[in-house]
Amino acid sequence: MSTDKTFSMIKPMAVKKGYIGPILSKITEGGFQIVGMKYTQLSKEQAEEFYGVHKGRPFFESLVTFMSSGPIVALALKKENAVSDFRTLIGATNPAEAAEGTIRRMFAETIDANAVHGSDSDENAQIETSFFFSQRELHNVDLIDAKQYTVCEKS
Ligand code: IDP
Ligand code: MG
Repeated sequence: MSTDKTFSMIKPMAVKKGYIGPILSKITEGGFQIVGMKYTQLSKEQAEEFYGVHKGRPFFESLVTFMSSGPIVALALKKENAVSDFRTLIGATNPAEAAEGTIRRMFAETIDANAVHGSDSDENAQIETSFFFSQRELHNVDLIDAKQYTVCEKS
């Protein structure tokens, strides 16, 4: 049975291009609830650890250099069928092959700087979320319909 959690990062080039807002909109419009969010930068060592599974691949060194080259936004996300639905929302690893309307198709041009990360399994979603967030930094709120509520009642 799949869990309802996944992990994402907005990668350095998308941050530098000013796409944080538009990408967050696509994510929330896609039905994902943000339960954790952090604007931070990976050290080279942290990027090596995060992408450890790719060690030895020809693109590993450039991936690590790129992912530690500027700030990223780390996101813990919640939705039914989260891992699979998020991979659909972001599209293929190579933006040129990503479906029309997907985040990678809209906000990335190259396979290495492909705008966003998305976990590939429930197990990795859990590992990657705890790489960035402590339990105290995750907040599971029930969303309300803004039209039905006012922020402050006037007395
Ligand atoms: P994913 O991000 O779609 O899960 P992975 O195969 O897990 O793709 O690769 C991790 C990241 O490594 C990709 O998002 C991309 O930034 C980079 N990458 C993957 N394959 C290549 C490649 O062939 N050339 C350059 N970078 C790559
Ligand atoms: Mg992957």
